[in-house]
Amino acid sequence: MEAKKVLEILQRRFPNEPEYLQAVEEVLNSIEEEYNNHPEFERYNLIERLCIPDRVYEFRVNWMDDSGKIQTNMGYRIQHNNAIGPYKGGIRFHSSVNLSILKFLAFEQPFKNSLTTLPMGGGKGGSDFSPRGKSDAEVMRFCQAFVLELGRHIGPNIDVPAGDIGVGGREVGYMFGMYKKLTREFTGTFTGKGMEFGGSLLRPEATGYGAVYFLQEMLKTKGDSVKGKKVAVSGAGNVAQYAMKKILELGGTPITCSDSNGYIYDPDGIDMEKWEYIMLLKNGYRARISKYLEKYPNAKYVEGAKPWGEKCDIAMPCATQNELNGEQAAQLVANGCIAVCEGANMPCTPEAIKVFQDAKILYSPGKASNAGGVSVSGLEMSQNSERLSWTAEDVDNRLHTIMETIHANCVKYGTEADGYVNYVKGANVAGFMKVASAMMAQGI
Ligand code: NDP
Ligand code: 2IT
Repeated sequence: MEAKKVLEILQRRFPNEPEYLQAVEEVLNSIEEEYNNHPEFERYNLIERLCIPDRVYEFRVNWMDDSGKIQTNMGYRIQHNNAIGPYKGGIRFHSSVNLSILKFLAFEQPFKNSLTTLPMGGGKGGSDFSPRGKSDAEVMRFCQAFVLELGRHIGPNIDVPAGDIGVGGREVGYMFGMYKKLTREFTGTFTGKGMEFGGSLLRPEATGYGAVYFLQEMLKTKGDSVKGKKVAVSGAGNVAQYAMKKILELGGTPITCSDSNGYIYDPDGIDMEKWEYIMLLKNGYRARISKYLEKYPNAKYVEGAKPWGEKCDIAMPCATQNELNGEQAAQLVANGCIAVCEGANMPCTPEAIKVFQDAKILYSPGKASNAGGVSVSGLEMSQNSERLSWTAEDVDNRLHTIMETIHANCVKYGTEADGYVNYVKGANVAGFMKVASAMMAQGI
């Protein structure tokens, strides 16, 4: 198999899906060598079967806004691969959502989920509905209308959605409530649920904490640690928030965070008190990050820009795809950045990744370093099946072990001749081998 040939087929079939093709190209390029060691994969046409989702649901969602007007949004669920467990992956509500973006996310999810060591397949869903600026009642009506369609395609052993951009505890609660009413069953079909109704302790923290645990492992390979490091973070949502908190706990200093309008840079560092204020701003008031300056005027706010020009030791992109390009990567390296740890999915462009790898700095792809979120989702599924809840300490220990294991697998499959760890290759090969073997065993 030549990665190029498969890509040509996919480009011809899906010419209008650039993000999907970008994600596929990255994986195919890095697994080509390993794949070619297994002629049986070729006979089973594994690559095409792994790149194209099992199925895609696309539906119209109508809901009533507060003025009584009927609104229309698009809804999607992509069930990509269930070779190692039920389809599992988040739901994204954002105005930018389209089929290409959800297909890239759904394509990456089975590999990520395979890395977690837990039995989960991969999928993704969402809508171009944006919760921003909507009332609570509008969000609830939208979630209910969305699940009216989505509900028939999911189930505790079929497909288990969770949160992603624009979908947090509030949205999961509303979707779960509607799903329960439709099915007349209390099941663990969603993860990221509230603690009172089957949610797992530490699921809100899991992606950010897990990413920083992964960062710790990467730094350890250089005899280094998070302590004393200045960290540029992007995003100010769920992943960014808990990445910042864990950095603080480990003695590092977050110096930036952002939203889609711009970023803040605090030269004095974001300490725990300032972090609490960000939590209030984003989760309490659902306000813009620029408001940070009202309380901390020593910081600066830069409209319409990304934080990557600020001098830092470590960068953690935690907002969205393609938010860090080649030029910004070169700037980070020139400023002495030693590690880039992705909290978001595919935040670095292929050009940026090349810059980091050529400079031989530590760089981890999201499917390895942000896998803590879906890992604790998997642990939530286990707790629901047992009808028990584990302590925060138990969940945290398991999360820690999982992130260490993912790191060790990246090192195992990604170490190059000169000792440099190519985490992209490591994560893709390790993730791929397990899914591919499961597919082989299950026949056509
Ligand atoms: P949230 O909705 O909580 O936060 C998203 C943050 O990113 C917000 O600050 C948002 O700003 C910003 N953002 C969103 N879209 C854009 C955009 N197009 N351009 C610039 N900024 C944008 O989402 P999460 O924190 O949950 O997700 C962040 C990333 O992490 C995503 O890539 C997601 O796929 C990934 N991820 C999330 C996991 C989870 O468990 N939640 C697990 C693994 C990965 P604004 O408020 O202006 O929209
Ligand atoms: O991208 C991701 O891994 C997530 N949004 C979390 C998925 C999940 O099922 O918890």
